[in-house]
Amino acid sequence: AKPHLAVVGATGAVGSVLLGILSERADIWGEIRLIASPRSAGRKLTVRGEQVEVVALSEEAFDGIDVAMFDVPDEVSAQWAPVAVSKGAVVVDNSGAFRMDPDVPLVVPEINAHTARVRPRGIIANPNCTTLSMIVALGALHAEYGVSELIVSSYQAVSGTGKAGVDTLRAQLSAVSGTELGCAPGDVRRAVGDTLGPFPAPIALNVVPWAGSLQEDGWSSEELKIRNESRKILGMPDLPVTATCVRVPVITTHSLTVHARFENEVTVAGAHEILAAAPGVVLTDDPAEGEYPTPADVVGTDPTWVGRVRRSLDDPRALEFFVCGDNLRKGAALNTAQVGELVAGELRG
Ligand code: 2RA
Repeated sequence: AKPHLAVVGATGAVGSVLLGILSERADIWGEIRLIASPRSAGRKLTVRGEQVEVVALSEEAFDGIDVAMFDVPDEVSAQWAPVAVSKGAVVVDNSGAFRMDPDVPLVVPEINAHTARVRPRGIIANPNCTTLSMIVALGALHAEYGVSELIVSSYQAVSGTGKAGVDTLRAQLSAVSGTELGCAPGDVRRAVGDTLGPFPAPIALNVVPWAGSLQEDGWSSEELKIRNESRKILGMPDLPVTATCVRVPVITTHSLTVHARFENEVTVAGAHEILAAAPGVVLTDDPAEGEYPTPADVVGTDPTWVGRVRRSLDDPRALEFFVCGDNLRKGAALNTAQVGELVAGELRG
């Protein structure tokens, strides 16, 4: 029999993308039950071409469910994922609640699919979108060259902060469009007024060197997630990782510049070969023809796109490259769906 799936947080930004992805991929699921807060219960959403009524989150909502995909805030996952497990489901959780729990595998199928089988708590965690937007490409290079240090900067899209972020950028863009704003200090700030939404500074006509919450010594939560999650996924708890996270006026698709140092000498031709062959990666790297990935071209697609591959001028063991990945697809919903498919394959034996 086909396993039964629950999608918890079906009405959210990632939840909606997940329903689309479940409708496009091989139809391996029996029932797909949609679960959300009581506020959204009764709404009808389309999945696999059918209208399905959303049910309220409750213990009974997990009756008969084999796999539950959670796309909800950390505190909701922390409370309800164990409930789903107690009802017999394997949980694939996209929140930050369990990612660093040593008894919870943090899975990216292209890199560490085997770790999904060992899950003492019945929960598998999905990495943060910023980590996911670069780790598949990095993992492919690591498998060949052995990474020894990572320095990255992110250029994160506003949909990483959910609908509020997208609405804020659109409203601010309307406020500045057709004006001369952006040439004098503070004029953009005055124009957008108090409509900053989830951002600490204007996001239209601007870049903001901040994403997430303030942690010790000036680091942001997003920067620490890249460090901690990359180490866990690669199984390298001591890997030196430095990240600087920046928000940019893009709706969807995170980009990162990566400086990766390896155990062995690298060549651009070798890196190209590895990246071109890596599952889940598309190499588009021909600057003479103006070919490199940009969020405007990558949004809505599944792979991690890589370009601007160069060997560091001062270090024959290091590569510089630029990656783009749709933060709502591979960065969240797609990876969740892929991990769910791994579990479903296991359940079917
Ligand atoms: C962001 N990575 O882009 C976050 C979402 N989890 O804000």
